[in-house]
Amino acid sequence: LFVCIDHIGLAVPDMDEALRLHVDVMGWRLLHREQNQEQGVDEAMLGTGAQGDENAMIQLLAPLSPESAVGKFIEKNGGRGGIQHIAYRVADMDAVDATLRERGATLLYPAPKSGTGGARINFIHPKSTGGVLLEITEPPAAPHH
Ligand code: V0V
Ligand code: CO
Repeated sequence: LFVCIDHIGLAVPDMDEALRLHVDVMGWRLLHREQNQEQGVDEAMLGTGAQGDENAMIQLLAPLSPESAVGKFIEKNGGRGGIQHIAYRVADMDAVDATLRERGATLLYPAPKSGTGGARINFIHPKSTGGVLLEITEPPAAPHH
């Protein structure tokens, strides 16, 4: 079903501080910045190359409000950041969603929503994955190089 790990989502209370750590100290490249109002996040995607060309990126997520998913996650975590989700990349979201539903997974959204860089995203509830929030992401069609 899955192509690879697309990214690991890290909840961060303070984006500037997190960028200093991950970019200035650890040396990741900043690939993409975006605010997603629907998801309630200020997002930074980090990696070594170009978004979509590589696997296992790091997605920093700062909450846009305390009521957002990431805001609540940080609050439950005593005000600290942590691993908020793991995102699996798929090539055909609709087929994978249907298969997962058939196999009993609890998908959060009836239809995919808009994610980073124009991706289509859905989530599997942590209650049906043994406690880990899993994102399913279909990146936009690859640009021609
Ligand atoms: C909550 N729980 C988690 C969790 N968030 N467990 C593991 N990882 C997490 N991130 C646990 C929580 O401790 C409770 O366990 C239980 O789930 C509560 O579930 P709930 O009452 O349904 O609700 P909430 O309000 O805690 O919300 C959880 C869900 C929420 C998963 C429904 O976080 C959500 O809607 N997530 C999907 C959207 C999202 O996360 N967006 C941000 C990333 P106990 O205490 O009952 O045992 S946006 C993104 O990645 C983008 C844009 C992208 O990549 O393109
Ligand atoms: Co994500």
